[in-house]
Amino acid sequence: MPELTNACIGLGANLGQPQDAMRLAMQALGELPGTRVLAASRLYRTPAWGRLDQPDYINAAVVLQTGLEPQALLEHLLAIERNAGRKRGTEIASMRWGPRVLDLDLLLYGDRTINEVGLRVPHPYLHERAFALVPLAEIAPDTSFPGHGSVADALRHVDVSGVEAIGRA
Ligand code: A4P
Ligand code: MG
Repeated sequence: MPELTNACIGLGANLGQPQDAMRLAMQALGELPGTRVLAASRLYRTPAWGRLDQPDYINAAVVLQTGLEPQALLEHLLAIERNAGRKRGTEIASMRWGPRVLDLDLLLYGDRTINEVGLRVPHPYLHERAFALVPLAEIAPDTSFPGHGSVADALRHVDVSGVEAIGRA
């Protein structure tokens, strides 16, 4: 049996049908090999971060218990994004911090720090992002956030204005 780790995933969408995308993504995460969903946050409406000229986002977080290694888990996240119709490289949605039908970020993987090409954990912007920290703190406030204490500690340092719970997926 592989060792099981708790992994925190951030979900975001602001094009198409964001609430449907969130629901389908949560379901797909629970169906990954050797993986189950331990907790899922409510959905939040959040102001766009990074690029302001785009619609509000819907964001959420889930905690998975998984036997997948981080790189394998990331590959699955990218495959779920592709299945949701996310396209890179052609359109406005390929811009950094641009709009998207589904974005899945590996926020935390146990208490590991990973700095590889194509995979950085904790997610490099997590500590700056109320749209990721608020949903995550709802379900995993005491989780270790390497370099920042806990998730709840990090949340105390961000501006949460405009982040509003809108219900369940
Ligand atoms: N990658 C490296 N580390 C990770 C990780 N921990 N999790 C690589 C996920 N991916 C990771 O991803 C580009 C590549 O990052 C992936 O192929 C993977 O190999 P991307 O999602 O296309 O990212 P990007 O758009 O190029 O830039 P960035 O900074 O990763 O975008 P984000 O972080 O995904 O941000 N505002 C609100 N309110 N809510 C949002 O959800 N999201 C974004 C996009 C901008 N503004 C937002 C939101
Ligand atoms: Mg991403």
